[in-house]
Amino acid sequence: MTVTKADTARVDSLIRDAGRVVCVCHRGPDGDAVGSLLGLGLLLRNTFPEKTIVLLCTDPIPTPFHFLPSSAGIVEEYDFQQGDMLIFVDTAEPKLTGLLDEHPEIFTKAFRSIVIDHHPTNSLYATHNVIDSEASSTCEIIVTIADQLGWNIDPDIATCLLTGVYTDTGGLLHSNTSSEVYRTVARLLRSGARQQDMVRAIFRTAKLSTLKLWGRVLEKISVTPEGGAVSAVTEGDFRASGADYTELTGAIDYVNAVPGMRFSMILSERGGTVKGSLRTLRDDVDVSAMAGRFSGGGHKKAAGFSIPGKLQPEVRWKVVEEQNEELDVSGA
Ligand SMILES: [Mn+2]
Repeated sequence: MTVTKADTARVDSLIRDAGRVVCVCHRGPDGDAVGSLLGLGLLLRNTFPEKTIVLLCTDPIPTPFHFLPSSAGIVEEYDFQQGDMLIFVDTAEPKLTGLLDEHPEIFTKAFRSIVIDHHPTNSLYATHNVIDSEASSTCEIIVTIADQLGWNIDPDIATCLLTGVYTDTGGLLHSNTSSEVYRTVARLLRSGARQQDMVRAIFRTAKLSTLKLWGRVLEKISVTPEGGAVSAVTEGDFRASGADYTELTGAIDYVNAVPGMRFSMILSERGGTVKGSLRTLRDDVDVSAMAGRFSGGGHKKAAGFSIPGKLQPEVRWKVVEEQNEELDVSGA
């Protein structure tokens, strides 16, 4: 699926017809979620100055993204009213917004809505769904939409959108870094994206608590008989390192660096649930299918799941005979 001119024309007309526009990203927001929420929000505020544009995320924005323009203006709660139009970004299904329980009506036909997303598992829950599973990131799709509709990408907007492209490609290192990604990066740099500010804030800054948490992750890597590099962090690890859950982001790339593995996984305890993050470097392994067995999903090479429960360590010991060693009793 790609983004057609008809898709973007429909996006334009839905926005024009709307009273207020409420842009929403998924909870536990990553760089693409925050970048696409802010990038789209600022594009709409500039292009439709007469409209009220609300930016909503039910979880706090992680500190590394606070450098992004207008990040402080994202609200965690909102009173939906008839006539509001919703735009969901980077969000594969309604429950990931954190709004489904309290506001199920916004996912019905009673509200007009648009989904802009690149997850192939997207459940197409909006009245108009713009999905491009070939795109590296939702931010990349938003650049396409903006350019097709002639919306002006200023340096602030470019910085937000560049952040999503960089974070969802692991700093232009993941296999989803297509030629289109480089084209998008070039386009955003030409528009004044502050790439070095973004690199410093996101890729070159790590809190002491983050490094301590990652130390625990790395120390506990084990290799399974199925060819997985697996690590786990408990609530105790989070407490001892002083890190919050969001600080685990990025650690999986180091676990995934163990050579010869079929996949890698980090299990993490969060309240009453265990979250699993899965990665693979191989073309013949589909980690989204693995995550699917635990009601999760994602992409072929990066996926995750979340199930109720807690972690229990399992230690295996085996006795090996010492070979060809004589017992030395001389004391020398
Ligand atoms: Mn994304």
